[in-house]
Amino acid sequence: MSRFFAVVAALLLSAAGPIATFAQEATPTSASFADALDLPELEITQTEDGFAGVPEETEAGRYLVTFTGQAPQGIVNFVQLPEGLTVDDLLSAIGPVSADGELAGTPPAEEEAAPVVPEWLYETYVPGGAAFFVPGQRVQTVVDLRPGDYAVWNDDFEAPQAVPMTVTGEMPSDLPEPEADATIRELKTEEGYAFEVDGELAAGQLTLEIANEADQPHHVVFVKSPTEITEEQAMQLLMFDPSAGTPPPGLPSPEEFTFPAYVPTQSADTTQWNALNLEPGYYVVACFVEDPTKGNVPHAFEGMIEVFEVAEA
Ligand SMILES: [Cu+2]
Repeated sequence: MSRFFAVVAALLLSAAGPIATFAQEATPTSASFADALDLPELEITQTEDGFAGVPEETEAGRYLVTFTGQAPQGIVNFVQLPEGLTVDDLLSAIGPVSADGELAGTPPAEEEAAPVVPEWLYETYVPGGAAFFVPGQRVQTVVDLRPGDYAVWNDDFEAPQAVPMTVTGEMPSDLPEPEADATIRELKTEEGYAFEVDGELAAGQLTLEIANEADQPHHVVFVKSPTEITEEQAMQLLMFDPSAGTPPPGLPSPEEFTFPAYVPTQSADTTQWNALNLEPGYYVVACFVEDPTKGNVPHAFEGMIEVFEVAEA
């Protein structure tokens, strides 16, 4: 797939892509929850070959996850492993991808619909996570860790890294809710999936509630546009093939877009709260999780793309 945003998404999600260049333009300010939430906390650091600070075992509950690292970018996410599956099963199921883009060890698949994501990943519990795009940036999310065995992983299908973690006990019945400045709802539509952004977004420190009310997992890729942009224009850019020359008239050049934030994948019927720090301007959010019921077309092409403005603080 050579379409611009899809390529960008792939770069964004690969460990050593040109995102480092973009990142220099992203806000270096750390994003965190302002108030003491009185939640148990996990402090996780991205290391060269995985994660540090992940406990072997922890009790079920709603957690404040603080994540940082010295790499140009880092992503942490949690995937509950179905009974009998291990972290190695996850790693071998999704990678590695060879230079020509074929999945190693995957049997020759039907054209276009080669499964990149194992089926169980669509069904299992994935509470969400956090991502940074500036070395040393400290980011936070609030997620529910239900009891079970997990892979703590980097949400990356090209260069997957994962470590095991077991969550014990039962979910407490009384879970404190962070106060959100705005909500992004992930919805099922007739065409596929959609985002709905509710609330006023102002520049600076934000708490964003992300609610997956649909029946497949979703993530949120934030793209900052150099100019005001409509959903239609964003969709045009999404369909634009850069090898075909200049973008459609009236649209900014793809190089002028930056990628300031990413909210890692979360499964159906989950809510996470992400602390973000956004500059004022025009934003596009899109989801590139593939829809296995529609020949693995990324959700964005089914309409899971939305535009909004972040006002001056
Ligand atoms: Cu999606």
